[in-house]
Amino acid sequence: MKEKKIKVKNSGIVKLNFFDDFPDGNLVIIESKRNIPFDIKRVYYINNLFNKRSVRGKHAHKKLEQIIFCVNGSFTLKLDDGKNKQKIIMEDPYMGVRLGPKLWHEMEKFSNDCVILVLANDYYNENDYIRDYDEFLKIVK
Ligand code: T46
Repeated sequence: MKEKKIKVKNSGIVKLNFFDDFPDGNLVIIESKRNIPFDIKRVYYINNLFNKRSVRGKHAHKKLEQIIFCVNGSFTLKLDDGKNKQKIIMEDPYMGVRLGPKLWHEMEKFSNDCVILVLANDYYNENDYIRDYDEFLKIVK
């Protein structure tokens, strides 16, 4: 991740503690309320991202708090708070990005070996999604 600062609202960078000096591999640590600013209620991961044209996300959440990581490979994360937009290349397993409420996000340009990991502060609830971009703009303005 080359970006040092996140310019959009309701986001930010979360850096995990890691040990990358082992000859037998690296170790990255995730701890609720320590390096993750909430109690983790749900974890999901996305793999098999072989379709070069696939775009995931394309929604915002009303209340949900999430941190997104690329634990292997790379992808592009597009963020949009209704005013400011930012593209982030996700490629470091220990660097996460906060997906706070009312933040439109899209994921694309996945490497074949890409694995996305997401930590969430609540269970899945379809009613929390804003899947229509015009509705999103109305809500944030
Ligand atoms: C998000 C981004 C980063 C469930 O039943 N339970 C779950 O916990 C999740 C995450 C999804 N689903 C169902 C809902 C859909 O029928 O799985 C299907 C695919 O979900 P969706 O199209 O929302 O997947 P993405 O990759 O576009 O978005 C996901 C999360 O849903 C979303 O909260 O912020 O990753």
